[in-house]
Amino acid sequence: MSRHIRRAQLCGPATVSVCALCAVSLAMAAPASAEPVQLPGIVIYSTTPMLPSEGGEALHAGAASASLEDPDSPARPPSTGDSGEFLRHVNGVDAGRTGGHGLDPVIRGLDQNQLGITNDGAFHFGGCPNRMDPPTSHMQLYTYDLVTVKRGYQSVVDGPPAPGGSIQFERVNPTFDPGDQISTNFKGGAGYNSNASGREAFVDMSVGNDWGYVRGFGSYAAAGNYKDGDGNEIRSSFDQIGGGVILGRTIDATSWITLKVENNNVDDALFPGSGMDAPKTDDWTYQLKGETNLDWGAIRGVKADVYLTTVDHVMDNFSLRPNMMRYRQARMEADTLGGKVVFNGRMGTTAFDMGVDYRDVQRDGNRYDTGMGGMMPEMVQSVLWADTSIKELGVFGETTTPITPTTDLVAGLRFDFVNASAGRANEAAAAGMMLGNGFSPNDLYRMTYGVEAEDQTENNVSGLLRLEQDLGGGVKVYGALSRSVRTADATERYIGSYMMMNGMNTSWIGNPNLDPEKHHQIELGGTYAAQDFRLSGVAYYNRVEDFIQLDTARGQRGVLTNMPSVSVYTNIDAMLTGFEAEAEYKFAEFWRAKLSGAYTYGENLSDDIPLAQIAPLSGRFEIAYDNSIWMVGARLNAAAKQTRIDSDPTVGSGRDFGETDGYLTVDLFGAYNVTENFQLTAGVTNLFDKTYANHLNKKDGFNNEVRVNEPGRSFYVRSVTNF
Ligand SMILES: [Cu+2]
Repeated sequence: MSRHIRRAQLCGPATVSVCALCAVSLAMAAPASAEPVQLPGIVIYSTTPMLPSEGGEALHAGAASASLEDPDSPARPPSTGDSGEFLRHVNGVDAGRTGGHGLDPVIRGLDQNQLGITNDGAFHFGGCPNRMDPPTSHMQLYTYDLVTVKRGYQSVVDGPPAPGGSIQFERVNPTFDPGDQISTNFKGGAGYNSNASGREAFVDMSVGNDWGYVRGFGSYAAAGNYKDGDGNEIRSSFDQIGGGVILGRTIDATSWITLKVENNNVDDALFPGSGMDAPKTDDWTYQLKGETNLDWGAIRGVKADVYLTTVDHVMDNFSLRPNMMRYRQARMEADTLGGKVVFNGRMGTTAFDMGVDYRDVQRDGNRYDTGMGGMMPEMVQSVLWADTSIKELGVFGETTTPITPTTDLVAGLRFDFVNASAGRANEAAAAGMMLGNGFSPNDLYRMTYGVEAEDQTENNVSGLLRLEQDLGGGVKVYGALSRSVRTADATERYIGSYMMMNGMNTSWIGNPNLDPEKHHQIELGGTYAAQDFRLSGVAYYNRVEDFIQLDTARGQRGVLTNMPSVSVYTNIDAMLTGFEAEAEYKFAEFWRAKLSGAYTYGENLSDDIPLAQIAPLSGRFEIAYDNSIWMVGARLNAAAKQTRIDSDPTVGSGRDFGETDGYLTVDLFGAYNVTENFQLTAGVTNLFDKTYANHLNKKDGFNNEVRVNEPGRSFYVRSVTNF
């Protein structure tokens, strides 16, 4: 049998609607009539949060706000391989767009390093200070088995604290029939969407037996420029190709070791929301990972991994766009070296995980200018990342204790030792007319904040407490308190972008003096599950001390410069509150309807203005007929107008383009199981060709906020084969 059987084991009864190819197991786990009929080989899209006790081993402690998604859901349109676009289908997750690739996820108003995004457990940091390649853009979406989204801070085991949540892309070890007989699991597919002439294809194959296996995967996606609802062409084309190999040695179900090499390339990506485009973004990941049983008293097992990811990113303002100005190019590198050892065990009725993790994110890169007379940019115009290193060593423990037969208490604590440095902070850029004044990053920090980059250390304490109660009758509730401390990243601390545009200083300067963010969150939620009806909801409140704010220089807290065209980072106090809710109803045989929505309210308490870049109230309604042979459905996507904005750079950060209108778009989707192993899907997104934009946007590098319209109507077809 295929690895999907293992996936069935991972999923508890509450997760049945998201298990692929496990109809048999499901029938045993729950009354079949209570569940949506499975399309063989395909997982039905679901965003139902699960309580940890229901999640099985992959989703133990920390899954209170989790949802499992399958990249191959037939209800979901093709996303041309960009995982950020895929994640927008998860309730409570939004993503900002600067082009056709590299949509940057946001959960509960938090983004970038406030989210922990992992590839088979390995952290992956992008090579672009301007987030052209957020971690999700490096993930080859269709080659994963599971994507787990945890909204909010749910586990201390997940790595250096990510207060906004975790997004974990995972490949599960394939399983084979007992014995020496070699067998094969295969999954492959291809798709096309009309608007951007987007093509995508993937293969994922494992060959082996119960002794060991080789898994190979690859994916390809390419798109031209799409048109918005008004028919305006949006510069958004890209090419993406990648692949990898995993060698696995299986001793038994809980003892195995794998070695992985993975490569992904995004070429010629256009970004209308940026001052540059990206001709090249290449990444490599190397990972050694394993798990085994132990018999050391209370300790019953250990899981460990070590990894290195490397990213090379090149962006410029001339090779992919017409340019009458000076040619500039940034050549950037980001290397992440990390690892983790987690022991699990049991003391009495208390299950625990404890261990240590390490992460060193090293970044380096300059922006080059043509200099005088030359054409190719060869003069260092700015030291953007000055050989920066942010090392985090964490020690953690998390326990789950059944206090009563219906009450679980989860408690976690972690210490993070942080060391941050910038090795080239004294390296001066070239001086010259139009070029710059030969400033080093330290010159820029001194002028802006009156400080220089010195090696800095932090000792941060994070923790959480969660009480989960089964009230019976299908009702479960939970309440959680957490503190999560996030250290500033390389861009926030050290970005050294000196820029004069038409006599205006639009520099963007990191602050080596930033304190880490302290998030204090309270969360209350519950689920109700009946035969044909499921409901879940969670409300949260997050008070953030020293929230790291990308701001304008107005001579405020610790900023010497008073020039709102300059971008700086400051610590502010902030508050975020909101909710996520989902309901699903099977109102007749083969029919289901789902309603989901999320809302975030953010306030900058230091300046008494709204926090920038907070998504408005948004939601979806989906209705589908699904008889296991074929499925048709429709989806409404809606967002309210966002009026709480921070768009005036003389008063606040100015990072919102302005108020953003609400919208309502309609998608239609269908799927047909031609055979048990072959499925065709087709549909249309944005049926009425509505012109609209997401509220989330970015600066273009010259301090202009740019709002990029979403695609207009697009027809799509996909096929998936699985055996
Ligand atoms: Cu870039």
